[in-house]
Amino acid sequence: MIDPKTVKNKALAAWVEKIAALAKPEKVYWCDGSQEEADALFNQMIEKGSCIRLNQEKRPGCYYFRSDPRDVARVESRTFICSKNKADAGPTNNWMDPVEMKEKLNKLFDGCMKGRTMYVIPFSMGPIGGPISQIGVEITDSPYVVVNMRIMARVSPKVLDILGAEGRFIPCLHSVGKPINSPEDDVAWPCDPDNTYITHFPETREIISIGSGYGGNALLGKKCLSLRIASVMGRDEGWMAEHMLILGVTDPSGKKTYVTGAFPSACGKTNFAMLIAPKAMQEKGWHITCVGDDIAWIKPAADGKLYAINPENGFFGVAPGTSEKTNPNAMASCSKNSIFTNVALTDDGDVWWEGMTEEAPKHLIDWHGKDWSPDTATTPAAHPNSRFTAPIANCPCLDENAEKLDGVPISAIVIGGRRPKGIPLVFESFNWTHGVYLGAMMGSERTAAAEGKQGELRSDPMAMLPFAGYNMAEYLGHLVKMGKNLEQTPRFYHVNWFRKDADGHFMWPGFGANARVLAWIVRRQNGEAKAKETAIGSVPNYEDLDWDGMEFSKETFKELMSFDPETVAAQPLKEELYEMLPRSLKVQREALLERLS
Ligand code: SAT
Ligand code: MN
Repeated sequence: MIDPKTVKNKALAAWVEKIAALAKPEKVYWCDGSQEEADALFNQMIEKGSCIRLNQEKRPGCYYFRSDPRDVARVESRTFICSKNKADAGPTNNWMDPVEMKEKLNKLFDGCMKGRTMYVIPFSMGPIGGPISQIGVEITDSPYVVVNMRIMARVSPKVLDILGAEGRFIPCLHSVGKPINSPEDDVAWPCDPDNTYITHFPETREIISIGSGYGGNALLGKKCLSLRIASVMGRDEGWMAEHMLILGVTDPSGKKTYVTGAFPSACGKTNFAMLIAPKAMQEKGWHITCVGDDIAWIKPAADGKLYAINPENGFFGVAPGTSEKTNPNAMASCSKNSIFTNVALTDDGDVWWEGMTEEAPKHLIDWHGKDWSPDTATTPAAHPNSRFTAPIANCPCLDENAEKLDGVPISAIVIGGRRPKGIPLVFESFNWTHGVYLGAMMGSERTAAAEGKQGELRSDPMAMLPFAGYNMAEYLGHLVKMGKNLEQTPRFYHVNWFRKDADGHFMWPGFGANARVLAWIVRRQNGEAKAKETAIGSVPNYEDLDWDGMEFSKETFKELMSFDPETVAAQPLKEELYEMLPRSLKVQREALLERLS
């Protein structure tokens, strides 16, 4: 525990006092992020029945939570950008006047922590004290949030030392919105779905969230700070906050190339970030390392190149589909000191989810807490958006420069989504602006990471649709501008691992095979690989990919690389948004239509 008397930052002390007076918690506790603190919180939660200690021989330091079934994903319909002017939030964000929203929230926060402890969590996104890093302080009445934040961000008294007496921090206020007025209120997973608001105040750089305990709604350092607020800071200060993984590729000559990748939630970003090259490629000297799996903060440096850091300190990964086969690095990452939410529980106190093993165990307790057996089940044992929270330090393929304060130099940007039809495996942008155009036109089948109908194709520019903290058109314009002052602009590569054939089968095996595409991208950036120009971009010939150790016919490749002009020409953006795009991006579209005709 941090002794509140030692807190020198006056603005912080005053804010905590103000919120305590409003929310009326039973007590206030300043978190130091220590193991002892986490152990004590887990013990308290176990005693209350909201947490289960997993089999400590199988999963040392691991714990299990089940959420309220109404609180399992981000709620975009209740996520607001409260800029002074509605136009600044743009046509794709929910907006409410900041004064009006604060009034509403003030009412909801009045006494909302009654009977609970109010935790104050000082944290750093990015290495503590780094030039690209940012300091935030989260106030929450959820001990689940405290133990998760401790993994996902750097929580430490050192953050307060760096902050000093006058330093600026981003206030992140959170409550589950369920005061304990009577014993019945003291439920295992408190939340208030009818009164949930995830709100952002870009001008004052504040975050206020109430009613949900779920990751993206409650761990405010993640999407709320590192994307929505940071994207606004990036616009104002000339850098980029992106929904991107960062990985390093070592080629046979020993040269390291760093690549970022933007994919919508639950499109295999974590798998791609921790990719293992096929054996035949490894033997030649290819090796892939992970810097981050979800968020990149990217800044131009004095050498005219872009450098990126991963602001996070852990993985909040989708569990279903993760296995020793699909992502052994993720499995190792969550083998110890991790938290599992809404997966299924095995009879020997371990976890299980769909896709972890080929056959399901004969008996499980499902994410609802009910008996489950594969013979009689009508619903999955784990929620499709069930998650593991794992320390990044556990990752076997963690990049040696992952903690570098100035970040790693970025050579290429990979973008993509789930596109069952008409979009080839990979194509390269002609230049930066063309790349941003491809990013603007990105779309993907809807997944379980957000509410809404699954399977439907939705436009998701740069995978930032739910995360840009200001007008999406202006955000895309900012990206165009970012390329202007660079000595070296990375090229964009549009990839599609999810194409299906006429029978509905995936045409590309994905996973390890994606390393063959990645190797081509890296060799292209280093001037070592050929490509053929087409109307949509430059594409590899069959011979340009390394097929060593893999059977894939020239004919299937040709089919996989073909494109459907109508699909490629489709303009998925809301008309209103398209109209607002900078001229340079509209010109890209006109040029594409011209090339297609
Ligand atoms: O739910 S989170 O926002 O934390 C994860 C995601 O959707 O990418
Ligand atoms: Mn994400």
